[in-house]
Amino acid sequence: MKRILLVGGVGCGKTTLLQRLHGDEIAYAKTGEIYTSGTVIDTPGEYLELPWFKHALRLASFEAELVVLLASATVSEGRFQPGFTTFFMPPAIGVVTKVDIASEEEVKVAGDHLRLAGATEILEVSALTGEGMAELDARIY
Ligand SMILES: Nc1nc2c(ncn2[C@@H]2O[C@H](COP(=O)(O)OP(=O)(O)O)[C@@H](O)[C@H]2O)c(=O)[nH]1
Ligand SMILES: [Mg+2]
Repeated sequence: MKRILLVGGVGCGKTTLLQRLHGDEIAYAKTGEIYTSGTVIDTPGEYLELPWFKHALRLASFEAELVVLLASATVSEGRFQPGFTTFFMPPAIGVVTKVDIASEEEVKVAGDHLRLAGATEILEVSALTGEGMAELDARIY
C-alpha cells in the first residue's frame, strides 16, 4: 500500500477510515497528534483548522506518496481553501466520507469542495458500511 497522509476537518472520519483500511475494529479515538500506523499517516483535524499548525501537515506530507483530502458529506461548508493541494509535495486525491448518512446532493457538494481544493480525482466512501472502499483500496494499493 502507498504511504498516504489523511487530511481533513475535525470529525470528518480520518481515523475511522484508517481503521477500515487496516481492517481494525471501528472504535472512536480522538486524534491528538500526527502519528503513523502502517502506511497511513493520520492527523488531527485541528491542524487543518488552526493556521499555525498547517505547516505541520506540509512537513508530514514529505513522508507520504499520496495526500488524501477528506470531506464529510454531512458538512455543507468547505474546509479547504481553493487550491489547497498545491501546498503539498505529493499528488492529492479527494475522498468524500460518510456517504451512508448523506443525500446524493450532499455527496456532490462535498465533492465540489474537494475539487475546488485541487483534487482532480474524487472517491466516495463509507468507512462504516464499506461502500466505495474497494475502489479506494485499489487506488492506494
Ligand atoms: N455514518 C458514518 N459515520 C462515520 C463514518 N466515518 C466516521 N464516522 C463517525 O464520525 C465521527 C468522527 O470520526 P473520526 O474518524 O474520529 O473523525 P476524525 O476526527 O476525522 O478522525 C465518529 O463518531 C465516527 O464513528 C462513516 O463513514 N459513516
Ligand atoms: Mg482522528
